[in-house]
Amino acid sequence: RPRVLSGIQPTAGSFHLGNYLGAVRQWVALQETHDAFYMVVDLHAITVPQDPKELTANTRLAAAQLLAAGLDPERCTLFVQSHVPEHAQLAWVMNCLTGFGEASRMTQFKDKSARQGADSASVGLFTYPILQVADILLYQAHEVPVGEDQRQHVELTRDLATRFNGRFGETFTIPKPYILKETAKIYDLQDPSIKMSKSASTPKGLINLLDEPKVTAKKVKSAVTDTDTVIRYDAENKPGVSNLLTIHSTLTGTSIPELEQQYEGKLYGALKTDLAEIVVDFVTPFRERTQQYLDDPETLDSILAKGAEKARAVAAETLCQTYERVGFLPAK
Ligand code: AQP
Repeated sequence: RPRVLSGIQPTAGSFHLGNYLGAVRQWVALQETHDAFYMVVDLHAITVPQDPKELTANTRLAAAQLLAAGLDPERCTLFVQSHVPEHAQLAWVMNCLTGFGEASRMTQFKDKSARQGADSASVGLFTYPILQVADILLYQAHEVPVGEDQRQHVELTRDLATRFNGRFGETFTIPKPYILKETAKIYDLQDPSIKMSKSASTPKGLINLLDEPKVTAKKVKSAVTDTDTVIRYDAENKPGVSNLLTIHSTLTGTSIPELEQQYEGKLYGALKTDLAEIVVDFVTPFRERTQQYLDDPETLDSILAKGAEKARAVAAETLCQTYERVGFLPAK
């Protein structure tokens, strides 16, 4: 079986619809066909300031949401990044292989540090993509299921893996991004020119999966569309309506052309009312399942402990090989 690896940050509490449709939904499908490793990336989370108690709680909450979304610990390896120390260890080696200019070209850092103010951004935020490189290479992943915003980091991973293999001998599998065109980028409901995001979206433009369903329904119903009245997919000229059609299509499994036919002659209000109901029908059981996992933290922690053990077995082997190739004196 080919291998996949991906991660999600435990930072915001609730996942948003972009995280789910862009990434987590694919993770669930891929556990059936791939040897899948998925993690809650708490090391990445501390690249921006975190309250320690909240970080602990949000890490469990993220794991609970992944299980609620359909990850099955019998079918995939689910773990917390900091439970596998090899991530930080390989990241150091990769840091030393990355050019400063190369790291400076990462657009996510530019965006996030601009939002924070360049002087208050941490060095960790700067090297975040290199930690991600280590995350992927440790598992010799063939594919990395992510949203479009992460494509550049997977490209960096390919470059560094190729560089390492060229300099020290074949060590790493060269991974490919796994990005579904339709859901690669879910847009903000109030400003469909930007991606839905926990830090850039306004609360009204962001669908948090754990929000009260009533709040969610209201956000969907007040989504920005356009002054035209036709319900048609046209990402360039009708980004708001197209975004709603994408969400509808993905959650119901109805193709976009079918939806266009279904809504011919109807007003935007009809689409929004239906979509509000569809999203509520999705989030209601999701919230309940998440709560069930949270109500039993012992079971949750033991799932994560087993996952970490499985992950470490793979990660330790790759790290050991990497250290040897680099020329580190083996510890007796
Ligand atoms: N709007 C989106 N559309 C499609 N995919 C998305 N992802 C995030 N936003 C969208 C994908 O979700 C996965 C996990 O995200 P993360 O929490 O690790 O990353 P993130 O990019 O920090 O999440 P946000 O909300 O976008 O945070 P900020 O605002 O801090 O940048 C990733 O695979 C990501 O592609």
